[in-house]
Amino acid sequence: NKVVELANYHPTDFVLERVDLTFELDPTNSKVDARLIFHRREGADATAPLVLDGDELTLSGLLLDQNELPAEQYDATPQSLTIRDLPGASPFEITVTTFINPEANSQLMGLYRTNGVYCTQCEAEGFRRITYFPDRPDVLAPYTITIIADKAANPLLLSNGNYLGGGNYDEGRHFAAWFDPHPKPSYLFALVAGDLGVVEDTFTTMSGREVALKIYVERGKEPRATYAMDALKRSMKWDEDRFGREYDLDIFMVVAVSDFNMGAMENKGLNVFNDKYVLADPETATDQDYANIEAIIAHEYFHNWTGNRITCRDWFQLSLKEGLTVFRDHEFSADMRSRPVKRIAEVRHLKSEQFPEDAGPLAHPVRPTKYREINNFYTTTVYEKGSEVIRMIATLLGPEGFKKGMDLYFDRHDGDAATVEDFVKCFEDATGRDLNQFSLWYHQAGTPLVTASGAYDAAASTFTLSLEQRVPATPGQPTKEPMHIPLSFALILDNGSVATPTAVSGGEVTGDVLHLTEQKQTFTFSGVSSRPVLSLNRSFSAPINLHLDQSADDLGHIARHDSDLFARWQALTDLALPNLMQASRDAREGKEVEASPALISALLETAGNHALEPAFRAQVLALPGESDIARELGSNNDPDAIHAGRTAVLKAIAGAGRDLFQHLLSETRTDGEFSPDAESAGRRALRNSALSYLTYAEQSPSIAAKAFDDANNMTDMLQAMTLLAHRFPDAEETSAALQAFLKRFDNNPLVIDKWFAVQATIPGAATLGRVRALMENPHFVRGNPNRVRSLVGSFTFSNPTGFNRADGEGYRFLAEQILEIDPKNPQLAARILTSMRSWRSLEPQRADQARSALLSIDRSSSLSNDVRDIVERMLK
Ligand code: HT7
Ligand code: ZN
Repeated sequence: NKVVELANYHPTDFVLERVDLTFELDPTNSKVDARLIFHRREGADATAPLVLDGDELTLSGLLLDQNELPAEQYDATPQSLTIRDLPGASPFEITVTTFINPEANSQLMGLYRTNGVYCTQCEAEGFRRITYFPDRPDVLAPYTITIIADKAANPLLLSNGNYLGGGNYDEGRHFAAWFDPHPKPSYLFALVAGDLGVVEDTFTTMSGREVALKIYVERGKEPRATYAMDALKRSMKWDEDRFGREYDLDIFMVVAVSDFNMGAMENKGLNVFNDKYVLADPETATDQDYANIEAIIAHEYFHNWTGNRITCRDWFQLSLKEGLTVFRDHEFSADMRSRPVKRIAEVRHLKSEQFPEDAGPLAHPVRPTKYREINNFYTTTVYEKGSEVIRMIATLLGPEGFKKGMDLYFDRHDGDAATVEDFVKCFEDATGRDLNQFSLWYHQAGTPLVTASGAYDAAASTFTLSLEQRVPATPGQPTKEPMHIPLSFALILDNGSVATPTAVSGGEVTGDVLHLTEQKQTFTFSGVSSRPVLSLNRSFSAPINLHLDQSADDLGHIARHDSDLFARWQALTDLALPNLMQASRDAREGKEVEASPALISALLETAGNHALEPAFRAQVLALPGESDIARELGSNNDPDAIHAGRTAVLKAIAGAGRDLFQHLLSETRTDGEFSPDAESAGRRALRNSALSYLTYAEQSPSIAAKAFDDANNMTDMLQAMTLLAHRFPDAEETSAALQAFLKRFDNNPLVIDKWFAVQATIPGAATLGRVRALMENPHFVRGNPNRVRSLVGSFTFSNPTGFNRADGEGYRFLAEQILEIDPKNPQLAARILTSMRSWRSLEPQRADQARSALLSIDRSSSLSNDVRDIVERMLK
């Protein structure tokens, strides 16, 4: 496959007016008739042929205006159908017939079967596996769909849009017809057929229209879909209140399936979900599961406007819909839950997933300019960094300016296939602000490093802030321009109040945001009557690495006084990180590890502060993880030393805070009915972090074993089982808990995934053997992406010591798995392979082993385009 370049974008020569699809479903031989009405675009080359995309297709029939085409007028290959000598401006109808095998479709792209249910996944280029089609996002048309299938096996026949009607045929077959009036690209097409249970409700929109809401799940699982339904209704209301966006069909459907490559898909009116992000009840779902369901239901629903009504002109613009929709779902969750705690969780995720991507061989801009395999660009850069870029636009323009820009975007581009430039221009036009330099955030990869230092001049009552920015080189981008970086700040005085300088020089400052636009810039604040402590990049206003040398006292001051809870958490993190980095250096050299008294006292003080919400205190207690420490160390990393150093620091904190943790454990006990709301979840989080420290302090499995036995919900049970397995892998209590868990939940694959993941993430070299053994467990189904991710993915992504064994066995295991998964499901294989993205920052012995494993994959002659693309970029 060749590289696709943005610079080569051209509109199609033919305009698609209408699509009419008829499916005759059969598990192994489904017939697809596609009637497509086209006309030649005005101004297009009058001799240009019509070229339709295909993927592993065989042409079975081809008509032009209902007449068979002579063989010399077309060429059909599995990848394309080219038709020549077509009319000029007048519309013509092409009818294409293909037969496909849903049962054999292990890639889970196009039409496939999952647990006896027919289902489709067309983004990004799956539609071309169903029929020959101009399968690109800038080809929009209304669709009419007819589905014919065996009625007993498939009482349910669903597609996009509104239901037109249905009826019975002979031989137990029936049909249903759907019409979607909103022109859409093929990637938003969906079909589902099968026998499923349903949860139903209605939503009355702001203009008074009643919309039928239906969530389809496997029969018997209906009670576990009620939380998703509640989240859906809240999402619909929120999008009206916050963005003025109303739903536009008579029905909105969600279908949960058990085999799915990603989290969910926003097909128009018919979202298809990985069942992991729909099904929940207290016995089987953790608080994190509930939060994920709420966020993903919202995300897919919000796509109805940001993605579906306004779609992408080409796949380079993917962040236009994904970054914006992530921003919208983040805001929704912040409104539903605690805003600062949500922000902390977002930033933790950004730093642990996106920052390493941006610092490694897979780094790419939010708006890339070329790709070899688009499936590999559904990345945390396009999604999460893309969302941060929009958050910065909101920061730069303020709430009013941002709203004006969004309103203009919805108005101006409704029905369009738009670009990132179109989006940015709406904000410029709505507010008059020049966003030219700011747009570099879309085009330059790499996390900017900002170095800052402050100086107070008591005699002059001035505070001077010197800033310097540097954007690191990334693949294909050796040099970078200075960016426009909005930095939210506060100058905090001794008594905790914020200084209000009388004047500022050196650059633009709007409210509490200063605009760093030069490579080096010095801001001077006048009228500052006493030495302030600088709190910079509050709420993480810009996704940067910030080097600001601050004393432990100053960080402690922020941790105690900043009105921005995010900044308090950041200060505690900044206090912890140098300690944790030193601890891993010391552990590596066999020296004794020390925990800083300033860190211990600040942490314990915060953890015990009842004025702060429990969820925040839990976030503070969850110190930076091993991958955070590795990222900060940057190079020559030894995961064993990082683990040993961090563990020693945690033990020291546990010892010093034992009484507090015991106290927290008893005061957060809740015996009443389980509620998944954010406040209750926060109490459980605090309780479980106290429990975690206590297992360090007590050095015995009994406290975690008791917590396991006492647990009356999945959050507490899973945490107790994790503590047992990770701290005491060989204890009898641990095997008893693991066995009891398996026995209790052995009819629930999503819960067994947790059981796999807990064991796959047990620190240490021995875990690889355990993972291999678990792969033989009958619950481990190789073809199911959730199973593979929970066992293989958890091991390679989330077990730094187990995966990065010094002998390289972890890497060889990964290579073996990739070569096995790739022929069946290339997307899944490529994604799991990205767990090696930071291999160059390992110490030389491990890096050598990692390179050899990558080379062994690279040597295979039969790699998919997906895996070939990732492995080659990683080795470059
Ligand atoms: N827009 C959806 C992306 C997606 C996807 C992409 C490639 C292969 C399979 C896929 N399933 C879903 C999901 C979203 O971001 O909302
Ligand atoms: Zn999305």
